[in-house]
Amino acid sequence: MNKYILITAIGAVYTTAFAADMSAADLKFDTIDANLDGVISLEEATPYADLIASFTALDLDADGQLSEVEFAAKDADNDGVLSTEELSMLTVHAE
Ligand SMILES: [Ca+2]
Ligand SMILES: [Ca+2]
Ligand SMILES: [Ca+2]
Repeated sequence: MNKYILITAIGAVYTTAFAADMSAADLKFDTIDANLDGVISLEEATPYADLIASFTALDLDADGQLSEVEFAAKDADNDGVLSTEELSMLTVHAE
């Protein structure tokens, strides 16, 4: 019985954390990679308008997917999140 209560509590905490992530404008690789295969497909990026706008600039090898390396390459402050500021820098630098 105690185990069930603990699992429920963890579930509640996880749901709250996830909701906080989703409400933020910042883009986190693990959050966007919905099927956790290590790459962000165009389908997974679709809900994130900012990411779609920069998708081509981010996809260095143009294979239609963003690897964690490609994602991290634009993460200027290495916090694991592409902020709207980092994405806007990307747009300015795109030629
Ligand atoms: Ca994926
Ligand atoms: Ca790629
Ligand atoms: Ca960042």
